[in-house]
Amino acid sequence: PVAVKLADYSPYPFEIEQVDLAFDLDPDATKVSATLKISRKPGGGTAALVLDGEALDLKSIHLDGRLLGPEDYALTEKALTLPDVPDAFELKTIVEISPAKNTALSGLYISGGRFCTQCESVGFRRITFYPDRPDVMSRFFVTLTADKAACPIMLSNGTPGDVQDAGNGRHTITWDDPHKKPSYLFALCAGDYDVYRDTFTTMSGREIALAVHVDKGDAPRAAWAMDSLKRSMKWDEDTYGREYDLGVFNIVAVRDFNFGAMENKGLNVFNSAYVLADEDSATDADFEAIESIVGHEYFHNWTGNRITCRDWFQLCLKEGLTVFRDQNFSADMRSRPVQRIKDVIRLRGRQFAEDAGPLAHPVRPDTYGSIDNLYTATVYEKGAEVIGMLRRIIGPEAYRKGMDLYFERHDGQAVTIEDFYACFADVTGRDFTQFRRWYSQAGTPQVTVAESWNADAGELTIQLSQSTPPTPGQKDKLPVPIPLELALLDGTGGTDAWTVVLDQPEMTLTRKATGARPLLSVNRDFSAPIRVERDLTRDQRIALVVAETDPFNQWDGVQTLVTEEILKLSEGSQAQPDDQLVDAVASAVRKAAGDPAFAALLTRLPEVGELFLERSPAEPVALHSARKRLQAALSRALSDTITTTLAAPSPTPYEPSAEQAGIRALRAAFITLLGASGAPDAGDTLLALYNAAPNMTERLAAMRALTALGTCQARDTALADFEQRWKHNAIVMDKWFAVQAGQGTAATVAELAAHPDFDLKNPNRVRSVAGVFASANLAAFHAPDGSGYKAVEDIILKADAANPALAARLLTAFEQWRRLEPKARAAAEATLKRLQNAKLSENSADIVSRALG
Ligand code: DPP
Ligand code: ZN
Repeated sequence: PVAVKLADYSPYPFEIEQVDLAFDLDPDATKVSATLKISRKPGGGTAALVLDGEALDLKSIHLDGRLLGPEDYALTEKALTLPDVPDAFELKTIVEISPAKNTALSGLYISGGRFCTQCESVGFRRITFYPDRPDVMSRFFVTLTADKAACPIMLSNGTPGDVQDAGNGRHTITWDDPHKKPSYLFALCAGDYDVYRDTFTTMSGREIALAVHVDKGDAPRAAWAMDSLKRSMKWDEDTYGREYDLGVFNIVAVRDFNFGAMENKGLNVFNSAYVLADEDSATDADFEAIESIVGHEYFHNWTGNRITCRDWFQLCLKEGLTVFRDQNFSADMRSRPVQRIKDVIRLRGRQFAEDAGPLAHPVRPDTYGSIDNLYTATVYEKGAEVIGMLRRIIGPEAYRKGMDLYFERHDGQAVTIEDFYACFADVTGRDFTQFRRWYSQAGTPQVTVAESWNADAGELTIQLSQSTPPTPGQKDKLPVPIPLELALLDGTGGTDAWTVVLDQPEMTLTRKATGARPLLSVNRDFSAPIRVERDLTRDQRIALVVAETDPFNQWDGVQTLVTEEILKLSEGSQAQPDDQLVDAVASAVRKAAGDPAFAALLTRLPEVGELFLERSPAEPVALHSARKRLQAALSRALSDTITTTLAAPSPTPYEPSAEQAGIRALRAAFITLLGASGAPDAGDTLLALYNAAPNMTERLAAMRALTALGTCQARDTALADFEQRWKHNAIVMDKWFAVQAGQGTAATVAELAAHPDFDLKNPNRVRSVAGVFASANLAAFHAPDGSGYKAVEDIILKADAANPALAARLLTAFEQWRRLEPKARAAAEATLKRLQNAKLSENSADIVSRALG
């Protein structure tokens, strides 16, 4: 693909004052007529009118009522150009499209027999000719006409008019969206749904009609999504002073969906996996994900929709900020420290890996090959961390003032990161030039901490230094301002905490302490998205965990200890874990019993994907085996606690509350450990737990632990039972596929891909097999004989022909290939080269060429 560059941005020369869209909906041939009121911008010169359009069957064009002929325009596969247009005019195009044939799931398509759309980033051009870029904002009127029986419900953005008869068994409705918006926020959904309804009264007393649209029979399972929506609306009022701005808010669940969800104005479209939940079919993690994604999409109404991005390079302007908002929403709904730990696990697992490989890019990239490939952990998760650092540096009050100014100043506009920071500069008087390096520089900064104690002076000297490794296209890095929360701990709970901003390559601090030498706690609450390097012995690290008063660092201290242990164990295939280390971890888990959600996280061992980053060359098979040995030792050390905990009943009646979820999280963690114990009766015990599990959280944990045992009767019994029970529920069956792909071999993947319910057209299903295998089963994916690559390659090649965005996402799993031990590395390279020579989509070709580059 040809690279697009931020530096080449130029404003669109025309204003689209109003858009009237009329859809005559038909699965095979939908007629779309678009009437655009267009005027040349002052100073717009004599530019030609260029409209984006792809895969459209053009039927006619009228300019101010005059039918144009082929001599009046130029039509290519990507654009419609009218070289000679007046300063103000009305343009009407009629095109035909086929939703049923649209397998890319971008534009207008059919899922579960219903019409739906996905337009971000560039799907609208697959619906009609239009300047499909976020800085062209317009007022939309949308008329939908469809078969009454097939589509009793017809939705779009804004406010609905009355439904009217259109003859021939069809009916029609017009939606009017009073808020100007870019085309990527357009949506329509039409079909037969069950609807779960409620209302929300806003802070100014307006009543909003809320509705969640789901498959027939699923309405009761939409209750949690609705509850999450109402809490999101209230939270944005309380926390940011933002009120909802339309009379209706609709959510539609769609089975086949590339994203998790989409924030279209007043009509959020969701992957059904993030709408439907009840205790039997969903885990606590599912409930949590629904809450956070419903929040995320709702919060976009102000950060994304009312104020949008000038161009797609600014994607983090809405995504990083909105992830930061949804993380804080979740933290307020649940436990803040537990939420922080989960956010960091996600960041390290996905974003640190991205930063360390050939796909590394800045939070705001300055060039891209394929726009769909811009939706990355760096833009989202690191983008959120950067907002968190901004808030830490300027404080919560100044942060809120800056946000208020941003909303006031830029409402209705399409803006840049510079515009956003100008608001914070104006309210604080600070200069954010250096801070904005976080947006332009890729790579994870590393901070080295050294300390020395002067007993006579009672003073600790702390030497800090930072460096950021080179990334593709960026060899030399400049220092970034790193807010570091530090504390001196006296070991009895005494905590002297303060914050420094490390904005130089090196910095020396001194801090007085009363009494004996204190312990130094660094990057508390993970105050910056960095790697911290400290030269400490195991005993010093254990002492630090015991003395630590910051929950994040307590957990992270344990993570560091177990990471070092696994790395050491991976050097010898028979090496056994150190008893003292295992006891220290077990005792931390026992001590945390009063906060079971936290205790559950303490039992977690870093995934192979994280361990991988600590080694070059990396041997996933050895890391996996070492991890298993440590897990077994931890299981034995905790065996009494595990038995007692699991003998107690699970909380009843079931509630999705954080308290109950915490208890179940610890039960599930112990079920996992039980399976890792190596005890001969583990299979029977797990099968009994599987059969007795009163909720999906524990049932799935038991099934996963059974699957980890490898081939055995108990495993087969559980898998067969699960399939029998849930074969009619696709979302639950995704778990069945994922559990096996996450633990099996390449042969398992081939078997799952041959299962009659494997569906290449359904992204959730493809991800639950190929995506889970390639991202969460690294020992098998990176098998030295290349079998894992082959299994995934076969699926990717087939998926790519139907859905390029999906295939490209799967391909990112190859990003770590250069770190691998020589055999796997050679096999990975050969696979990538084969893929490079295959006829891949632009999206996939972009990933392959960057991975090899
Ligand atoms: N729908 C995706 C999200 O909300 C892209 N905007 O992040
Ligand atoms: Zn988003």
